[in-house]
Amino acid sequence: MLLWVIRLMSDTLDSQEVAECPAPFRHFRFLIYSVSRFARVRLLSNARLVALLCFLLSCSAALPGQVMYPGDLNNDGTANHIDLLPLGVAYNRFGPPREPAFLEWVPQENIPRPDALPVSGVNLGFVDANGDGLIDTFDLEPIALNYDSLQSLSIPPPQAYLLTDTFFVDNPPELRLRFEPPTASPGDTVRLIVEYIVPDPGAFPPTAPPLGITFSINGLDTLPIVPPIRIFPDTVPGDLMFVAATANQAQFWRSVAPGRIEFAAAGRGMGALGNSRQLAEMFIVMEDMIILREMPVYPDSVLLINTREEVIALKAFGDTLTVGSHLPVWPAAFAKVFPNPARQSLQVQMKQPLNLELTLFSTTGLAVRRIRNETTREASLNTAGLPPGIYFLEIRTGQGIQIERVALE
Ligand SMILES: [Ca+2]
Ligand SMILES: [Ca+2]
Repeated sequence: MLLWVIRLMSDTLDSQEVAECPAPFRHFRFLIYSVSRFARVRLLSNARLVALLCFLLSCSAALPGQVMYPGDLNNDGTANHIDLLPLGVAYNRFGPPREPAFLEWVPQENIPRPDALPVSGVNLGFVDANGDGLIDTFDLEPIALNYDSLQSLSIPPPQAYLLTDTFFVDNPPELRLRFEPPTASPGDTVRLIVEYIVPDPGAFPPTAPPLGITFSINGLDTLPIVPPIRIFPDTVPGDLMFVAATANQAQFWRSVAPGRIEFAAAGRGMGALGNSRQLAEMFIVMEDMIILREMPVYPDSVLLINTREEVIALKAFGDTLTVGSHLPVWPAAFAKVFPNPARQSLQVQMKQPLNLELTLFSTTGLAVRRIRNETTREASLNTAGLPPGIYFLEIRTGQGIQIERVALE
């Protein structure tokens, strides 16, 4: 008996052992583990600790109910990027708040809601990660806070997030990684661009458009890079939520393996992935190196779902970066930007007509404005309403990229 208590306190049981645990301990394992955890780790302020202990004692009579961990939205035993998908599917749904609710990785009583995720069957109480009743972007925070934490004590117990019945279309969507430029020299900054392509948007029923995607990127550990890799999700036009994790962002994103990036994007209950779009740009700074090499990176564990939580078949492609001491051929400045500083708009004038994309980045890397023009020599980017300050304007054409530092008044 004592052995069970000790092992419950240390949370070392797997799901099979939990099932074999004597009934009284199994029912109260959540309580035992919680108290022992707080005895060992002072995560909360004294006032909150007292509140939690009072809650645990008062609700123990009601156990076994549902027990959840904030950040494990799909209740598969860990908090990670995949937990963004349930959030997208159940976005804006409302139910009873959890009281008290903590963001820390401790088991908490979950009031079962009348509704569940349509395919996985996970109760929506798990999806309301911060416990305020509403399923929305605030439920992203516990995912980040508890990233890669593991649990085996939820009730019902964690289940693998397996979604059955894949939806196939003749021309499936594609996930493509692309290095820009494809060749890098010592000290260069290279962008790894994540593109999502839908060859046939009409292939999806309007009642179940593509909603969310998750994937990992592997192979970066072979690159001679200077950490951290900076990831800029494509935040324009603002209809997607994102989770991105690397091994170097340890304060929030805990233990993603070196050379690996975990990424997820999901619409807010809407089919935000019904059309082609860029998902992210990842800025990679190269170390000094002298040997010419080719470095492949590739996506894996790719999962695309629709608004009904059904899987959609997808093709995924990686890319190869050639690294070495050769200087890449950069086009000379081909565009003029004025006025600088600017107020209402930025004008871009080029030497010859080209397909053009203008993106304005804040100094923190957020894309705040973007326009695309076909075969033009001049373009204007509206900057009205943006806070004054320094920005970076990226002028992208088929023939090269130019980045200009601009000021807004
Ligand atoms: Ca999870
Ligand atoms: Ca919430």
